[in-house]
Amino acid sequence: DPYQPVPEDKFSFGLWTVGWEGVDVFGPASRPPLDPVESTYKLAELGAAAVTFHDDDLLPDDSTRDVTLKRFEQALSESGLRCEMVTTNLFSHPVFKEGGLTANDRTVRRYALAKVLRNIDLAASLGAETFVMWGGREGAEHGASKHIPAALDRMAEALNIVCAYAKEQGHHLRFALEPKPNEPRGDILLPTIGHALALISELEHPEMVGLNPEVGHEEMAGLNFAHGIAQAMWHGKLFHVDLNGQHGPRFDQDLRFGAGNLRGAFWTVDTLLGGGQAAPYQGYVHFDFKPPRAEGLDGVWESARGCMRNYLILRERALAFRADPEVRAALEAARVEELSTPTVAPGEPLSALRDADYDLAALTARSVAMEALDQLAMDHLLGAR
Ligand code: ASC
Ligand code: MN
Ligand code: MN
Ligand code: MN
Repeated sequence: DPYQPVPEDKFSFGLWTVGWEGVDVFGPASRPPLDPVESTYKLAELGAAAVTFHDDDLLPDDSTRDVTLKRFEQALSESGLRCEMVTTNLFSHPVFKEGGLTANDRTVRRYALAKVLRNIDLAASLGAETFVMWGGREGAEHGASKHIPAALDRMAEALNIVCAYAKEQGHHLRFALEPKPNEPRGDILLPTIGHALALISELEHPEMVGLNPEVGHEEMAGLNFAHGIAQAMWHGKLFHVDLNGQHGPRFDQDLRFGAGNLRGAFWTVDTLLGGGQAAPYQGYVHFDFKPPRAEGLDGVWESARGCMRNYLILRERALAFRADPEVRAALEAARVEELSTPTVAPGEPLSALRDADYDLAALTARSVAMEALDQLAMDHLLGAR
């Protein structure tokens, strides 16, 4: 099977993904709870290289914490899986109903920060390299209820503190912000990749903070995920990624990767591979999906398997697309490489550029040859080449 995942593929899964019991806004669990330690063994068996978790997924209460942590560490060493990323649940407990790190209530903010700091120590002790921060409850439903400049001040304050704390403790951790436009809040702070990138440039340790973009979250905002991660990569900020599937702007579907916007998934994989030009993404290929509520446990594992299988199929197709001589010719015809040439040559006087004659009729009449190029991509994606 050419689509059998191997550890070198660096596939990683949130323990909360397969562990989702199907609780939604309209009904209770449709599946029994899974033991996250058992899931770790099962994911290794399916071909994953790593797992990730929120504090509450693995260690929901203090009385069982030490025992579970021991069992988890044993599962990692027996299976050879790594724990590459840890994240904090600042959204489930009703204390966070009005936000965590940017709640109006200062004591809630201090508790949220304490929860993050404890979790940073745990992440470091497990050898994780990335610490994700998804501000699911940081937001508002009303206009005057949230002073956005102050919320941004508090988010920057929290990020400055966690970076200083990690440095002071000697932890080798990088922080990755995960944007989302809405859900569960009406409007969430840092709604897109672009908003998060802009905030990072205002921080005290910008080199320690990057992004963990999620396919569905950008597509909920009507944005092109491949373009978003391409820009994050251009800034050197794609620290981590959450792959899943989504059908356009609607509720957060968290489908398995490849479901939903399939062409978007193809360009996402192509972009992670460098898009034929840039340096490829080197990090873990992390899936953050929810096996649909209608499925039983068989469907849970089928869904996890499908995420990796679809990635491997799309990787094969994207590599074949880039290697195809007809595609190379079509790229040339569309003058895609020409965009890499600076518009003005070094030392060139701008007066020459300003005063030159431009043949607008000829420029207007030129062929851009992009439909032909795109159809070649479609042929590769659909297996017609
Ligand atoms: C995260 C993350 C999300 C949410 C969601 C929780 O940490 O990346 O998208 O939490 O998966 O259900
Ligand atoms: Mn999502
Ligand atoms: Mn996510
Ligand atoms: Mn999610």
